[in-house]
Amino acid sequence: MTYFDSVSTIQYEGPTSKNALAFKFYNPKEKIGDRTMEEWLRFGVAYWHTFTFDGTDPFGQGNMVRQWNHLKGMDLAKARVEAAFEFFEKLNVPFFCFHDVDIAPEGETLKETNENLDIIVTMIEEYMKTSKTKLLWNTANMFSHPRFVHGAATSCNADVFAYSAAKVKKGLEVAKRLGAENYVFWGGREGYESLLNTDMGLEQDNLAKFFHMAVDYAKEIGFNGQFLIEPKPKEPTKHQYDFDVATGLAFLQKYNLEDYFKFNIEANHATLAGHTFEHELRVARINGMLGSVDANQGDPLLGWDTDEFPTDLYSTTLAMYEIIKNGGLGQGGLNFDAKVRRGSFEAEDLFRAHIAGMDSFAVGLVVAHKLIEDKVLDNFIEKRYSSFTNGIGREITEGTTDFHKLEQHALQLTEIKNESGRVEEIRAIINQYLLTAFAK
Ligand code: XUL
Ligand code: CO
Repeated sequence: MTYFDSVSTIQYEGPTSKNALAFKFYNPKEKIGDRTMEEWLRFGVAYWHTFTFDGTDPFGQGNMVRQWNHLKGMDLAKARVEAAFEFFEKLNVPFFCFHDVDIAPEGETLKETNENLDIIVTMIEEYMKTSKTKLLWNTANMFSHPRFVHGAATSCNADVFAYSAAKVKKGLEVAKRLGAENYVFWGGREGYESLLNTDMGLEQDNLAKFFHMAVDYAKEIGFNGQFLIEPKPKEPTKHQYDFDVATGLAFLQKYNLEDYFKFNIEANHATLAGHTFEHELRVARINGMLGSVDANQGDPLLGWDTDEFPTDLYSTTLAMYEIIKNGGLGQGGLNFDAKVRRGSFEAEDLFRAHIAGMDSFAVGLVVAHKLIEDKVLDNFIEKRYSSFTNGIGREITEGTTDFHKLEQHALQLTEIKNESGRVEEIRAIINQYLLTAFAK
């Protein structure tokens, strides 16, 4: 059975193409610097938004027109796998990602749930033998079912902690079986609703113990994928413990976990935390903790996680700037944790949306690479901090001075001269690069 008959394999047609079902900027084999676009960008499709999501929102029922809508239970799960691999092939996308409950329905018991999962994983495994699309990461959904009402690894209920451990244990086994490059932890309900009934210290200690046990189990079964924590400040929980990269990093360092984890940074989570996407990428990068990216964008007029497909070229450019400066994403990728708007209910919209996102990141890659090649920002920054390359500045960076010497230096100063930061000029140059990158 096929599911997307109106769509054939998406081809690169170049910037002037008028074909909605073609790439205008993403040309997988085109070289940008020392790598192809495909190698830099490592795109992934999010199973939940693309195949599981039916359009339901807090005020309305599902409305997505899908060929599998008439099916239920395991039949539905199997049809989605078929559809998924047809979609991956037609989009020519190298990776996908899923939560356990996206691919297989939960049973009456944990045992039954695991059996369902095994059947679908076997089916996925079969498809993966011939497909070019690999598993970027999987994860356990520990936020939808009512048992997770007070959290998973930070629940006040030890039985829930144990149940969560069993789910992650299974998730790691699935990751190993399918050759996942990473395993993600997003703690949607790991946080608190009110401090009045919360033992924050115990909850965080428990979360750390949970992570250590996951690391130990991965070692035990020989799963070598990278562990990733995906920070988010809130939603669904009022305050989530891994609020942003800086908070997550402090947590990892406190509990001696920093050698085992990196971050999966999502654009819309960054903005919910009051940061830009590039801020979160920068904090992770300068600390050697940039692992992977959930590529999407929020709506500045709405205060929640809208998970839109990324189309803001300024943002994709500054994101790719950080990623190139990081030397790429290693075994991470750009997973579209993004869903079509409720009004975009046709199955073809799934392609249109991914094409929009992939083209936007391809533009970001090209422009950011040019900015780096031409040392546009590097030259500004080098000059701006040049006072630290000699004299007293050098002594500061080399750690060879102290407050006595600094006071002596300050006492001799007759005048302190600052220079303009020229941020408007830099922004204008970035605009110029954006507008001319593809000009003939
Ligand atoms: C929720 C979110 C999740 C994670 C995986 O905001 O981003 O889908 O990416 O659990
Ligand atoms: Co995400």
